[in-house]
Amino acid sequence: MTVTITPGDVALYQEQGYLVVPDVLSESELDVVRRELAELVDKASEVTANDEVYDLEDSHTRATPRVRRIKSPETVMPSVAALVHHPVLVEILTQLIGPGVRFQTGKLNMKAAGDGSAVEWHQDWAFYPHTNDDLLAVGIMLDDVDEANGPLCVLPGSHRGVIYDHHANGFFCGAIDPIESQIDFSSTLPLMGAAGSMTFHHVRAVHGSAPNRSARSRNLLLFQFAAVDAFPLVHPIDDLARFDQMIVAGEATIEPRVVAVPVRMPLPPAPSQGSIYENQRSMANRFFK
Ligand SMILES: O=C(O)CCC(=O)C(=O)O
Repeated sequence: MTVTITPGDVALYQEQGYLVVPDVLSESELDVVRRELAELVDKASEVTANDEVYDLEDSHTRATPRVRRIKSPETVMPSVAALVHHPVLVEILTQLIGPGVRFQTGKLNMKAAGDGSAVEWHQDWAFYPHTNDDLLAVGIMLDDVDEANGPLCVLPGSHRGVIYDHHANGFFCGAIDPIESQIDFSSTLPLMGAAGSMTFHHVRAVHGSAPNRSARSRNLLLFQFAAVDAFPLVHPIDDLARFDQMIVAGEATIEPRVVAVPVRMPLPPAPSQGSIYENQRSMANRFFK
């Protein structure tokens, strides 16, 4: 049976800024991804520092590899490259974003059992503002996700609110200060489901996730998608052919749709570069201890 979403799902996404679609991928589709991931994690025993592929937990050693993130997994895992064009996913995206959709990039956030890192509260828009905000992130659950293993949590409705400051000491830090912002985090919701389920969150939705203290891993494959007429403000496009090769639905355009959306540039850049985990090192007050 093919998974579809309903008009009610689209309305929930538009009003609340998130959606969970259960059981999109089959066990056999998941197995291929998990196998390729296991091979990559084994190879992490050859590295001692973050590089183009690996973002490592502080506890990583060559004897006990601890990978926090596979960067751009679509470039090193053929199964992930194929998932970018998964027909059910693309169909859902056209309903949430519109007929023209571009893939931007991927990441595979691993939260190993026992000590998988937290991601502090943030809005993706603070990292990559565009000419309009028809952008979202998809989370593909490679493991069952529940309250215990560090689910991605969202603040419902926050995609229609302000863009919080993501700076500390005058530099971008990729995180919202939980004290200064005065956000009521008791209203946040965990996005949970069985392996193969997908989450969708709007680029302006406040979200984050706690460390994984459970005995089960929480591996989440994340893809960013944008409307074809959303052009980035931070790294302007200089290779149009490459930009347009990333389109998964609809037609290319060189006419950006420009909408009056709040923007605060992620400048000056964070002192620690390489990933959100590195950027967030310089935040003043952590929420997740
Ligand atoms: O892995 C997570 O739970 C959160 C991911 C996220 O928000 C990010 O990497 O930007």
